[in-house]
Amino acid sequence: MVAPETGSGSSLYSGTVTIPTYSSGGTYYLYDTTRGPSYIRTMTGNNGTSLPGSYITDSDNNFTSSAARAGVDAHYGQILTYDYFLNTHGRNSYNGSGANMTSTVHHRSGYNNAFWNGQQMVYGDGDGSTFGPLVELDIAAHELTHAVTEYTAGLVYQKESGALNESVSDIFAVMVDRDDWTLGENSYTPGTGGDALRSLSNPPAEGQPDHYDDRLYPGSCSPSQSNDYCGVHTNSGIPNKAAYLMAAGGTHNGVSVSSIGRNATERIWYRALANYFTSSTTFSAARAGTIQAATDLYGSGSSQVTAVTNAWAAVGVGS
Ligand code: ASN
Ligand code: ZN
Ligand code: CA
Ligand code: CA
Repeated sequence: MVAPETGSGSSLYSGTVTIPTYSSGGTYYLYDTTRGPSYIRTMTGNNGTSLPGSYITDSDNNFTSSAARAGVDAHYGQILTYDYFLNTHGRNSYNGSGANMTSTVHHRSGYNNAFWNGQQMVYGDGDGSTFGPLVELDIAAHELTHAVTEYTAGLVYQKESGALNESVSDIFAVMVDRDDWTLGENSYTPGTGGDALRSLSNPPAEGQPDHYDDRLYPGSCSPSQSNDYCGVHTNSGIPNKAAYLMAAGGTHNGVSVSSIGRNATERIWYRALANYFTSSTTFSAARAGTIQAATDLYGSGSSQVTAVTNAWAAVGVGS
């Protein structure tokens, strides 16, 4: 007897959650067959390097074992992110046509990262000091958004297009998570409270610039892994702050931006990503693309177009 089921799990960061599972021969799996893709599954690398690894199983459909818990978060995160892109943007999986999805947790040992490898999402457990397990909802949404970007704009992962790629992942991460403007606040530095991996509302709080004049590598730069491909995880603070100002409003560097809310902001950024950003889009071109998307959605004289324009001005991009 095989069947889709509804299970529960003790996540690390989101409490007890309801998750789609699957049963076969009396064993339950973190495996969803009820959405657009044939499957959305979460597996374990068992602290090794092999991918996708092995299935995470449970005998009573209530995933509470310590080995299963990170998988519960990753499964919940990829399901919520799948549902977000479908329900909010009409996008069926990262490729827009129902691609299957796989996440692997417990990758390596003490590994302080999570990533999209071109085929699947991969999560480390952290070393317990810099990071705990990197499986919280906004990190899952960030990594899966890299896949969406790969299949839409294809922003090249270096210099400004790379920083924009990072920013798009951060923006949709906080839209999926929805409850704050920080990324990784639950898994980053578990021994230190009140910090986060990145902040969209206040990028300098986590070491990022929030104005174009303060960007890293303003001159020529040869991208390499050692300089983070010319600061992609640093300069993302600039478009991140612009997106925050659109959604939440505020005065920054003397420029006032009226809030248009999260709903309008996410629609504008998705439309820009899917229709106007290309592999080589710069911050200046992202400004033009988001203004065009806001114009399409809300009209040329709309408050949304004004907010988008002012938000970019507040971070020093455009006039
Ligand atoms: N966690 C990093 C990121 O998603 C890993 C990477 O792919 N550069 O930005
Ligand atoms: Zn990223
Ligand atoms: Ca967050
Ligand atoms: Ca912390």
